[in-house]
Amino acid sequence: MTDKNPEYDFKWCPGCGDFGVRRALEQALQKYIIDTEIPIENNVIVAGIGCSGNMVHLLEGQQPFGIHGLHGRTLPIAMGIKSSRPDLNVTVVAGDGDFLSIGMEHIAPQAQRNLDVCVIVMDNAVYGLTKGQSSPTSHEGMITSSTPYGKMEDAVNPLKLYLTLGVSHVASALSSKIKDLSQMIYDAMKYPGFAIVHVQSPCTEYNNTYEQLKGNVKKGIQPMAWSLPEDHNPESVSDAQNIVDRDGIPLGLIYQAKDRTSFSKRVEETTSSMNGKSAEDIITLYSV
Ligand SMILES: Cc1ncc(C[n+]2csc(CCOP(=O)(O)OP(=O)(O)O)c2C)c(N)n1
Ligand code: SF4
Repeated sequence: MTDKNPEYDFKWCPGCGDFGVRRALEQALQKYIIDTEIPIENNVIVAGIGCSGNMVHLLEGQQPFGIHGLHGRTLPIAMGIKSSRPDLNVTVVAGDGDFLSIGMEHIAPQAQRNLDVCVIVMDNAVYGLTKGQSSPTSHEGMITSSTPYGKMEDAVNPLKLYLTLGVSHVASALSSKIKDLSQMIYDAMKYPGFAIVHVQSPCTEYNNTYEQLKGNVKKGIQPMAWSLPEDHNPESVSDAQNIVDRDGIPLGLIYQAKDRTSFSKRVEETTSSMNGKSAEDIITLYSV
C-alpha cells in the first residue's frame, strides 16, 4: 500500500528480492525517460500474476502505464501493444512460474519475431503468491508444498533455454545488486529487439536463497553467483553457450545479437508493402 494507491492493500514480505528489482526498475526507467526524452506516459509495464506481478502497483515516482494481465500471458499482451503502438517502451515483469511454466509457450514465437520489449523475470524458484509450490526452476528433489517428497523433475536452465529459443539479448542478475541490475534493465530497454533480464530474486517466505547465491565464508558456503570473465564476448554464440553450460549463476550480459530486425521494423516493412490497402481490401482480395 502506498500514499498514492491506498486502495491497494498488498505488499511484499520483508526481505523479498522483488524490492531490489523494483528499485532497479525505477532507476532504469528514470534514466531512460531522461536520456531518450520519451515521456513517462509512453512507457508501459505489463505484469503477470504473482507476487512479482504486483510490481506494477508498487512502483514509486513518476508512473508509467500499467497492465496487470493474466497469469502467463504477459508476452501476448506486450505484442498487442507493440503491434498498435510501436513507439511505446514496453517492459514486461513476471515470475519464473508465470514466464517459464504457463507462459513458456509464448517465448519462442516472440524470440522469432524479435519482439522489441524488455522482459524482467523475477526467479525465486517457487510460486510465491500461491504459497510456495514448485516451479520450473525449483531444483530436483526440492521439498515444497506441492512436492512434499521432493520434486521429481530436473530444473529448467532458463538462460540456456533463452539462447536455444533465439532470444536476442540475454542478461542475468541478482536482485540485491541494484546498481548492476538497473544498468542491465536500462540496456535491455534500449536494445531494439527481444531482451530478457533474468533476475535471481529470493523469496524469503518459501525459498530463501540469499546465502547460497552470495556465499558465506564463515559457514564455508561457496557463492553460487559469479561474474562473467572480462574477455567474454556477448556477440559470440559459442561464448554465450559456454557460459550457460557452467554451474551456478553467471552475472552480466551473456548474449546480444547484432543487426537483427525487430518486430516493429518487420510490421513497418510489411505494412508498407500493402501499398495503402485497407484490411477490407485484403480480405476481399484473398477470400476464396
Ligand atoms: C490461469 C491461472 N492459473 C493459475 C493461477 C494461480 N496462480 C496465481 S500466481 C501463480 C504462480 C505465481 O508464481 P510466480 O509466477 O513464480 O510468481 P511469484 O509469486 O513467485 O512472484 C499461480 C499458479 C492463476 N492466477 N491463473
Ligand atoms: S511470498 Fe515470497 S515472493 Fe511473495 S512477497 Fe513474500 S517473499 Fe516475496
